[in-house]
Amino acid sequence: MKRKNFIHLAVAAAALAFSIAAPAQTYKSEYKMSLVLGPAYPWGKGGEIWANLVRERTQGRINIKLYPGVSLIQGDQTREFSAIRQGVIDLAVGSTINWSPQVKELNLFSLPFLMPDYAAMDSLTQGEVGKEIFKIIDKAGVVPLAWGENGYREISNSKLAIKRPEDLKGLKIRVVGSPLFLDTFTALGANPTQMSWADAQPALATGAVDGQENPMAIYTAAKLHTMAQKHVTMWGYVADPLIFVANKDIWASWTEADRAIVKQAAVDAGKQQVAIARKGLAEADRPLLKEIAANGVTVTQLTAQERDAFVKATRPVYDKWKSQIGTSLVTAAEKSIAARKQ
Ligand code: X2X
Repeated sequence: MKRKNFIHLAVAAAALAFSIAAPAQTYKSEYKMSLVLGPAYPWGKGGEIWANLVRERTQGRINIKLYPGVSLIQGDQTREFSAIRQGVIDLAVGSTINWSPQVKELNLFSLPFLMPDYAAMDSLTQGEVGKEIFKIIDKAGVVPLAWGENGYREISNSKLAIKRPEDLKGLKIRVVGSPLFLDTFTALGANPTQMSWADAQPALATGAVDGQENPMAIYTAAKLHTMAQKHVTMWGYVADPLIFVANKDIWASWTEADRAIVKQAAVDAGKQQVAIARKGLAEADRPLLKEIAANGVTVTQLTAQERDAFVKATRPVYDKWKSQIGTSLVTAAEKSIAARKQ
């Protein structure tokens, strides 16, 4: 064989061998990330940080676009988990509340007064309970990657400063479409009504509902004081973590190296996102509350005794849901919280 032909043959053989060893990955030009809230909120900021880290670290091989307002599913936030599983959504940073209709164990974080403080929340998400929940999400058909945080959900309303469970009597309170919330607010004598976050804001603005519950970072960024929400009570009854996830087929379509990058980027973004979510609330003097009060809002802090009345009133709901969620998981959570470092 002539030398030139031999070289051609050798090059062709090498190319063939390479294509067998490393089949061309079919990457999409854009991956869709679902979020309830965009980058004006700590939640969306976390998604934005994640997308940017992934783009940088993969040199643009993985290009993620943000879809806030759960727009890929027309704002229907409690359908998000199914849509990720089905591939309508490629990636998401989602709240445990919105996914709890499909993954019952995620109701854990919505058990009233389970987590007294940030250390309690961290003991769950950063400990064995968090690992167990990731296994459950994986089994449910979605790839869990990292924890973030929406935050402690405080109650606001247009009528009065809530200090006792009796103050909630007859108040029409918007809640997310998750049954545990109906039970909690019914036990407190309120009149809970389920609607999406998109529908909640006009309902508050027009007075169709009297109140709502959400983290103070959302209250501030959404300017809920301009929607008649003049009274806030810091009761810290539940807190929702966020979870960074990917659709299974999308995950499988990436090289192992790229999967490692996407996961590490989620962990890094999650850490930054939690810090952003706690800003103004984790410091001893809670400066965010002063900003809110400066808008003419009454911010009510409960004494331990006052708070206890809410704990007692919701205890039957806790007990009922403890068995629905799974007694062993909830007991593990209680133990983890009791043993937390403060
Ligand atoms: O709907 C809400 O209240 C929100 C924005 O906090 C969630 O998506 C759980």
